[in-house]
Amino acid sequence: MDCKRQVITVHVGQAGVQMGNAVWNLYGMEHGIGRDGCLTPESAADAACPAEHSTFYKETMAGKYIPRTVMVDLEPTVVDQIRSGPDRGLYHPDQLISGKEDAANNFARGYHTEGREYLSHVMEGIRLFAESSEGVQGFIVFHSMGGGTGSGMTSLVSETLRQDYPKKSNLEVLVYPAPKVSTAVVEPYNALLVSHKTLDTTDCAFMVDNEAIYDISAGKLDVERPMYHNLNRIISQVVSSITASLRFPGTLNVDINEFQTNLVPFPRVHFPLLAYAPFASAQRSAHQRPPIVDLTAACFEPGNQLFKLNDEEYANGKYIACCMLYRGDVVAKDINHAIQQIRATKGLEFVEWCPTGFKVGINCRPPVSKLSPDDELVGGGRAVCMMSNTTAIASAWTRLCEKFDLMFRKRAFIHWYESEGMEKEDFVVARENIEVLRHDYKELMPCASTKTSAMSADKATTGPTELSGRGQSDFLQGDFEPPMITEI
Ligand SMILES: Nc1nc2c(ncn2[C@@H]2O[C@H](COP(=O)(O)OP(=O)(O)OP(=O)(O)O)[C@@H](O)[C@H]2O)c(=O)[nH]1
Ligand SMILES: [Mg+2]
Repeated sequence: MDCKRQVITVHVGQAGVQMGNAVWNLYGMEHGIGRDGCLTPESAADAACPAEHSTFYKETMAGKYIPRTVMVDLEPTVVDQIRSGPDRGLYHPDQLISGKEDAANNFARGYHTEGREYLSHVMEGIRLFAESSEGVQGFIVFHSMGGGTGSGMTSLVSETLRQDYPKKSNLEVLVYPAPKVSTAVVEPYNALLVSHKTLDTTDCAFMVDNEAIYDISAGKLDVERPMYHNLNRIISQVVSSITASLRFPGTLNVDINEFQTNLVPFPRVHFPLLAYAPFASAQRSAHQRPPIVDLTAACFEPGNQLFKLNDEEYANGKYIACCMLYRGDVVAKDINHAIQQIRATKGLEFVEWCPTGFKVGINCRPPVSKLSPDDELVGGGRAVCMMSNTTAIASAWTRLCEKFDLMFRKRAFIHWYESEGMEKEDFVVARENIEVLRHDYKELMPCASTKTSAMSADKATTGPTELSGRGQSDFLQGDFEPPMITEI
């Protein structure tokens, strides 16, 4: 493992910052770095440690470790909680950026007006970390798709990152607007607009949906009324598994670039589904050590996925590739056996043009068993995170487009966006680009036409409006019928 190549994370908007709080809490426990940024006595005694910390933490002259991260929200309360909370000693004040007024659930405020005012602060924070790094390998941006800051400002940040650091990889962890847990009517607009803006500036995006995580928290971890911090703790464990290979050595250590190579067949088809096992509460896991075969099988159960798809959506999907990231006490022989068994019994369907299927990584560090005394998710010595690129995820876009179209047909709520610098055409262009993405997925299915997705991806970079046979004016006549809608 190359411990020297650094990763900078950016947390945007309420969801981004709150997920960040949970993630850095967990990283601190895994690295033996206290909430004041100092090594714990056990960690200080371990000579191998400093190299492990350097990917995600910057060491100061005083021997403190600062997370290589910038957190930004356009309103102050969420960031203030960190500034005055137990982690206040961990961050330098310049890493925590907040404005006075939020984006009011409006992408345009995050992208054109309010957010733009704070972009230079964010980029300056990132630049300082990049300059003090020996070599940045990439960025991970956390945000919601539905919030005004999470959608609009993230789009700005993502575009600027691609412009300023064109060779570095851009990953995203994003909260998809779940129908039952959404907090704003206009979330489909924001989600579709940010998806459009970041489609060509992001290399790989991990979508999680709060409804799926809520069900895991309530159903598997026995939390009576899950709150955001419960959901964020689950997300943090999964993110920690994804980044473990960048932070710790392993017997079959596969870094994130290698996984991306195996997961993303075409640049735009970059939305792997996440699954994790075990999800076990303290009561349920006290006496059991989950066999590898059970852990592996659990990743294919809908209840272990961080994105909710219904049975029909699963049934219609085909796997393109699966990456399994094991942590803790696991050996390759057991994994091979488990995967063979699952292939034989589960009847997993892979697209015919990608026959190999599985990529495996093993990291020796077990998951931290308890994030805090009231943490409901316990580690159990071993865990697995699956990142699978499946065509089933296309239904995320279908659902989003349906909701977007219902409102956009009536031009509902558009004036809020127009008053912050956007035009109707911006909506039309975004909608078309996502329609093309749906087609990209459709064409990956075995029965699809011979025209390849890569071809449409190439075309898309030349401008999404060129892809539809219909001109923009068609959408603006009032009898809007979305173009090219076909069920996948
Ligand atoms: N998992 C998770 N989701 C969250 C959290 N906070 C908000 N959300 C979800 O994020 C969406 C709302 O976006 P926010 O991140 O609150 O909005 P924002 O980015 O702060 O944008 P504005 O408030 O409009 O400026 C909704 O779908 C919420 O359910 C959180 O801490 N964790
Ligand atoms: Mg907010």
